[in-house]
Amino acid sequence: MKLQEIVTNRYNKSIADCTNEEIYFALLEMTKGMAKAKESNEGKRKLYYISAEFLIGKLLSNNLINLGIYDDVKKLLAENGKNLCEIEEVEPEPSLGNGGLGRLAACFLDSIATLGLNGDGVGLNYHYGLFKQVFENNLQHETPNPWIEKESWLTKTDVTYPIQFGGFTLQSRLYDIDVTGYDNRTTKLHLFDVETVDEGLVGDGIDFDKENIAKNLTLFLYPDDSDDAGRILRVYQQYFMVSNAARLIIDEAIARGSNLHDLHEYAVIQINDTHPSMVIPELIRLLMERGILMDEAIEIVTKTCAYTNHTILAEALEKWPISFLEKAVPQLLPIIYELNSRVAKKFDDKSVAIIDDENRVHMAHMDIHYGYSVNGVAYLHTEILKDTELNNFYKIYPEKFNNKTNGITFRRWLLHCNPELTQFFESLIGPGFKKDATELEKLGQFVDDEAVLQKLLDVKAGKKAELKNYLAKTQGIELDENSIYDIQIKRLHEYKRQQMNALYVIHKYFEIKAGKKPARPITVLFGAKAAPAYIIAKDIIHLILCLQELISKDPEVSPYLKVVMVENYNVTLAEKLIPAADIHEQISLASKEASGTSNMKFMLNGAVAIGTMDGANVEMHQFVGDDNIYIFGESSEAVIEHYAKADYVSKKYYENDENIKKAIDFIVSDELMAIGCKENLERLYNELLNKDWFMTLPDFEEYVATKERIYADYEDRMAWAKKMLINISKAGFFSSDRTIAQYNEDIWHL
Ligand code: 26V
Repeated sequence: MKLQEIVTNRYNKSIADCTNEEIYFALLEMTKGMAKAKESNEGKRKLYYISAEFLIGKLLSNNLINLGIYDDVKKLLAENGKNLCEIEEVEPEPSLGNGGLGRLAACFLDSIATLGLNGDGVGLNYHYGLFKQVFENNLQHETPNPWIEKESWLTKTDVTYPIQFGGFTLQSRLYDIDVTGYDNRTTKLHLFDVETVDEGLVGDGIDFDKENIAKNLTLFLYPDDSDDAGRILRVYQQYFMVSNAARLIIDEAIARGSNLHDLHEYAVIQINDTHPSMVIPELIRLLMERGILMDEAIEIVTKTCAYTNHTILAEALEKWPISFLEKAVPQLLPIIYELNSRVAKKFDDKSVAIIDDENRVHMAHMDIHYGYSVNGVAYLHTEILKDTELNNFYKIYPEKFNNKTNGITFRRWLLHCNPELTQFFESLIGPGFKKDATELEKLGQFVDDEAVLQKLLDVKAGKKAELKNYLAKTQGIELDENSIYDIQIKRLHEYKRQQMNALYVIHKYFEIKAGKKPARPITVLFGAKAAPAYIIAKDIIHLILCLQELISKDPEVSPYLKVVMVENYNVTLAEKLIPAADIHEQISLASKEASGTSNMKFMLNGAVAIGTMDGANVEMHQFVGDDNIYIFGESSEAVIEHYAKADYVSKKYYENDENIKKAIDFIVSDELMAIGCKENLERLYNELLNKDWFMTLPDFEEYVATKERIYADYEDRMAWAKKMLINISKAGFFSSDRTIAQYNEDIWHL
């Protein structure tokens, strides 16, 4: 181990005498060196996974695991009186993503490296990741979230390109992060930056001058889209990302022997949602600059690009006004006009046009016409794309559509975050599952083995105690480790229906007040950030925090029910929450959650889901069967029909259901008004009563009944442990190694 050598060089003292911070930086240096030594770039064809987000999370432990030295390092540190977990705390989390889409990209990089595929990620080097969430007076506030220190995982490279915008040029600089594969080679995450970015631009909270592109381009991850200045900055960011990516791709292909006419044999570009879609016109433009005629350039690019769709929410499908593009990237417009007119000549159907009647460019439409593959991220999601949302495209290009059900890296979401469970499995079925996740199936042989089931419960109890200690230490929150931990963690969005969970809490509060106490105390945990401009989402956070305060101060209720919203939910917290969960909430309005990936992480860690038939829940249900997942709620077909007929009226449910009425009225009750803000609570009350676009109320009664069933079932501890074990044994399918192998088999052909 070179650690002592590095420590001596850097600090001229022994490991035992170093601070945790000093050891962290020494480990950083050592790990980067070891990762670099495993770099290789083999194969003619190379994948470029372009994404505006890579929610990589802390990297130290993960890299140590993937390099195969975690246990040795831990031991060496322990011998010197140091604790690796405490050293991990020193590392800042790079929160370079909003949620599922960004975390998926990070899991994919891990699997690409682990499978030894020739592929890199390309994105932006945001100086501030997703805002830090702070609660004040039960309201969310946002503050900047820096992560880049003097020394970090970034390595500055010599690569730099002049990127032209309307009226000015910015010089880019490429930074790389090594991506270690588990027991395999290292690939790279390429993050482009501009050297003129000025952190002094930040004012109050996360406000900053949105006009000064040279100074703000890579300052923040997707700041907000509430005003035009913010939206146009997003266009600048996206173009900067893809123009750099396209130049890098061309340079690397030429270096490997391409004459550019055969670029598609050297490169495949996976477009992660529509944020990188401008790579299509930009690559066409760059090929034309290099002497290739337009017809051929379009053909080459179409054979190179593949698109992944991550949502059917209309408001999330990007449509850029021509005026924005004219201002930011005028050089792209002639290409986009040409692509649009070729489509218009071929297809009368206006719904498949690239430019609509309001002069907006539909980025997804460009991807579908000028890419060779379109994929959804779970079985149901892809079916909905084909049958409904993108049906007109499916009719034109049935051969382009395919499904790639999401996955997660088991290195981070089992080996790293739950070493106790990992060790236990290894003692039962050997280490094979670490490389081949489907070997977890072997655990199935123990479903009736009481000793194994008991040990499973013991490991869970240990992780629950660990979470209790962690939250007490870091957030001053007191948990009851003997209560049921019922957890919902995900971005705050009405379609995910955190509000339904909150209404359940109110319902339970009434029951306890009326003397109906649960068999065992219940802790309902939430973790969620709301987009800074998403008013109702912030109101839902406010409601939950008010409930938390109300209940914690009520001695009649608090011994039986606890509500906790953890502050600043991020990857690091997810790694603590997920192993400790008994129950996880996957309660999106059916059809709206493309996949979900936390569902897979919970399943792998032995939590049982309560969920709707949505996203990957559908496949989870198929694997584990009715007895091992709690499904409720309207089907996606029924929901889609409600939208088509516009026949949902929330008030009817309010008027006809006493439980619903009581729970909703409580939002504006004297008790809550005394704690919270009238404006926020009234707005949420009115929203639920008069709009409820994501249909919380129709599923409420069934949700309540299902929760009662799940809590009752929890009391048969052996039967519950069996459900846990079955969930884990069926989780292998959800390894991102499987997902990436399928991308490679069907789309990339590396
Ligand atoms: C984006 C936006 C942007 C602005 C306004 C509101 C809004 C709402 C939703 C989104 C979602 C963007 C795409 C996304 O993150 N999709 C997630 O992708 C995950 C990985 O495939 C998947 O598991 C989640 O179900 C899906 O929501």
